[in-house]
Amino acid sequence: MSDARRVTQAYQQARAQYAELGIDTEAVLSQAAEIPLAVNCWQADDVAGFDGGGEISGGGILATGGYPGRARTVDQVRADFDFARTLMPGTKRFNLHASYLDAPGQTVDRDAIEPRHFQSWIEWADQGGFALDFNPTYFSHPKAADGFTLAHPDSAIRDFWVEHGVRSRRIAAAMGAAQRSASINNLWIPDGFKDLPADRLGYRQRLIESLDRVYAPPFDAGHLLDAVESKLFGIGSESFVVGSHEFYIGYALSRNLGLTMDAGHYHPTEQLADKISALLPFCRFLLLHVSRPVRWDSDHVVLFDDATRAIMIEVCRAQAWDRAHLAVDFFDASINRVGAWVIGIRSTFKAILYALLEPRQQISAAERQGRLTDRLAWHEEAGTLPFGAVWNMFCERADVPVGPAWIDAVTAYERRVLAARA
Ligand code: RNT
Ligand code: ZN
Repeated sequence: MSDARRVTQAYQQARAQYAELGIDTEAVLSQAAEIPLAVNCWQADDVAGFDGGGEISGGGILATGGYPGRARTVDQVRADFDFARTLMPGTKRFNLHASYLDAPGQTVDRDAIEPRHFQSWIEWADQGGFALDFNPTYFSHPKAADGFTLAHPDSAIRDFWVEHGVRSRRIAAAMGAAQRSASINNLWIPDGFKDLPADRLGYRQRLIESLDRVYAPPFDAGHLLDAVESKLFGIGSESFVVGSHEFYIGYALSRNLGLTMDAGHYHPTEQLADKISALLPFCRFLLLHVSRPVRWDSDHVVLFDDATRAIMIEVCRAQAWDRAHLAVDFFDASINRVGAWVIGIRSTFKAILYALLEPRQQISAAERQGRLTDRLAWHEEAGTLPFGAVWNMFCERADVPVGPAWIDAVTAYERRVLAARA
């Protein structure tokens, strides 16, 4: 039997089994194909970017590992993504950082970036038929070397970073204008102390003032959506982070901005999934950074694990696909970086599809009727429904490899392309 026939046959059986539960797999496949996921440019090159020495420095984030073949030019990042996306189903966006500007031969500091430095990205994305999102880059820069940017005690440093923030919004708005959907501009800063601070409030007041200046210029909401991202701690900011979760809840709500929640930015027993329904009713929108925390690291490659499924199930139950935007955020330098992308993106789409296929009616009805044993039983039964057959059909219809067939493709790309990069 051909592979395609096997996929179809298994899918038909799964479709019938889901239909018995009132779940229309055809409708689910169509819906899943429409849900966008922003892919992080920074997995391609260990968050190095193109406006510095080619390494992350400062800012509490760190890519570990020395696997050969990282992208070292704009063209290599694009080539890697153009290849990777032939192996990933679903609607992709591409998430850029300001440090990935395309200005060969020029030195453009962060307070001087303009939309034209991203024009070639806009054209590349247009050709590929996907949209771009954006992030100002508040790390890997001499003016961030002491760990502070927008909350810095020195007003000249703050002014520099405010200018960067405003310019990043202008660039994102230019991207939004050029593409069919608004570009999300997500602001994260590293500001914090390794050890006990004295004046927490002072740092936070300065951050509020700086952010208010960043968000003062108005832009068309059809072109630009602004979001702010909190963190619990970073490397070198273990004791105090100015932009904590509570800080940004207050800031985003009072300024009507989107709130970014990163799955790796909370205490280990906290789950991002738990927070979605608590903040969705109040926030303009949520941006969910899908990531996988492991001990001190917040950015391991995403897997189809309980935490990721729980996030998608919550978004699905809240029917909030249009107000909870999804972006992966991980970077691993210890494995093939293209493979890391494919694993992380496929896993995230798996979790989305899994959530859409949940026997929601049965679970909800059991809860409404107070049959809590049944509710738990349905949660458990959901795990052994023939999800894999529907996932395989999702890949088949997207014309990307079904099952592990993509692994050989990545190995061949490594031999053909990545190996030459040393
Ligand atoms: C850092 C934040 C942020 C970054 C990217 C590179 O802790 O999670 O989202 O990972 O901007
Ligand atoms: Zn993040």
